[in-house]
Amino acid sequence: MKTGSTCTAAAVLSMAVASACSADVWPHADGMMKHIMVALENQTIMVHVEGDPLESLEMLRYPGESYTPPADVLNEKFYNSRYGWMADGFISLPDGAGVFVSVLSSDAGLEVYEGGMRSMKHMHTYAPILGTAGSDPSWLWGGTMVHNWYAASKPGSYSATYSVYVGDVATGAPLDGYTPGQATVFFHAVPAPGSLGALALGAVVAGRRRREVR
Ligand SMILES: [Cu+2]
Repeated sequence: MKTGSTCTAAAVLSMAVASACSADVWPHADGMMKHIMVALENQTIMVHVEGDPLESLEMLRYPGESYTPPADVLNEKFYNSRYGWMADGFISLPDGAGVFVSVLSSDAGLEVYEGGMRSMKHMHTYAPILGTAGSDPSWLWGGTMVHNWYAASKPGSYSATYSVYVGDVATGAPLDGYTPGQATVFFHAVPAPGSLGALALGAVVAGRRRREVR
């Protein structure tokens, strides 16, 4: 059999090959999940970030890759989807109420695009949210695990602080009688995987070795 067969010919042979030929390219979901756990206790939103709450997550860029729309908003950007909103126990709300995430502060250049479960990245909307590209600074979280995509065009350190509150689904207005919680996310965008990062690590190792010799 000729190895240089065209996609069309191969597609006739099998559905699996056909799907490979459609050549959809989705963004990478690298790194471990880090959940922002949200609980509601006595009408108070309690938020805690798994692991070290001050950990800065690395955003990576994959030069030359172009993703299938609508994921192409991440083309040539540094990005990551490790943070995920997750319910910590059952959140019981009155009819017409939902849990909102709203920007209190966000570093210039930090972008957020709507995600979902990481295994379902072909289903995400990739819509700009949380103030990105002029979008609403409040975002209605559906209560299931959602890993939004954080992105930046330039290397650097970024953070954003959010209020997490119970609000009216129709208007986004906070509901009386509920106390909001707060969460901060941290990122750093590095120039290229394994280049400058590896050099910096090498310098640290060299420094340590010198100290050990002495
Ligand atoms: Cu998750």
